[in-house]
Amino acid sequence: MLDEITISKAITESFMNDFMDAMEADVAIVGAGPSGMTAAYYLARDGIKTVLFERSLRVGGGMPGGGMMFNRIVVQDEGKKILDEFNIRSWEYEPGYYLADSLESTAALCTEAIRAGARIFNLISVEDVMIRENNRVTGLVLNWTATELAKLHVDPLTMRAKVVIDATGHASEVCHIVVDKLKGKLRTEGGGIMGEKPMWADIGEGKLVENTVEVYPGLIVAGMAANAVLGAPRMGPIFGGMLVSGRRAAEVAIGILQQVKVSR
Ligand code: 48H
Repeated sequence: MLDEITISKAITESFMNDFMDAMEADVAIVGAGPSGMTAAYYLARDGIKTVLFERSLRVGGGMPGGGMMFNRIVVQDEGKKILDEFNIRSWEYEPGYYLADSLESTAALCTEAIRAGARIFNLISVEDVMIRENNRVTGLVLNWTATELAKLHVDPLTMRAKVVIDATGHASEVCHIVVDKLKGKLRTEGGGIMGEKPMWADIGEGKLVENTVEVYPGLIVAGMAANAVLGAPRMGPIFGGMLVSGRRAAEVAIGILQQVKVSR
């Protein structure tokens, strides 16, 4: 005989335990698009306590939609190596252009990130950052997306992280909070958000990894947000750069974690 109350207690207790544990993390990632989930995978795989918050009900950001709702993505050679690592099937369309199913890709990135040990919380929006230690980003301010959508006046909760990754895509929301609210100066030309430039796939993809940097103390920018913040072009439905940027963001975060350890 199934007891509805046992089911309800199982879900509530297990979620609350996970959520409580997630209040203190090594790395907190904002956005479960391709770059955020890839970063989560590489961090968790290396034993780093990684928590990811996603505003939407579903994960994947812009990936499931492929190109103009045709649910395929294209990656280049470097991206293909990451697809292989995630066991995502791909096929060569022309030399140097590999196609993959955008849903298979999204599902695999999510599954492997969670299996590696990353915690992904959907339906939670990041609405602010916590600042300490001479203007270092040291955590995130969270609220239910439902609260945001209903415009309810409900105060948020806060979690602590040694490093934060802004993987919020075109909107680069965490960087905007730092610039607009904290009046923080980013490590960009002019100190602000430089703004995404019009479509140019080759340059956009080329710039993405070099733009995946610590843009403010404790804050790394990854994926489309990296080009939006550092003033590089968009690239359309080629996703190799997002995957490589996610992996790069994990490497940068690991470097910062090592420095934080040494200096304490
Ligand atoms: C919680 C948030 C918040 C918040 C946003 O847009 P994404 O897919 O991001 P990337 O950078 O991994 O991938 C970009 C790619 O999808 C894309 O748009 C490309 C390649 N465009 C090229 C072009 O020319 O247009 O995912 C970002 C995720 C989304 O799921 C948001 O819901 C989420 O971040 N998010 N989550 N709190 N404040 N803001």
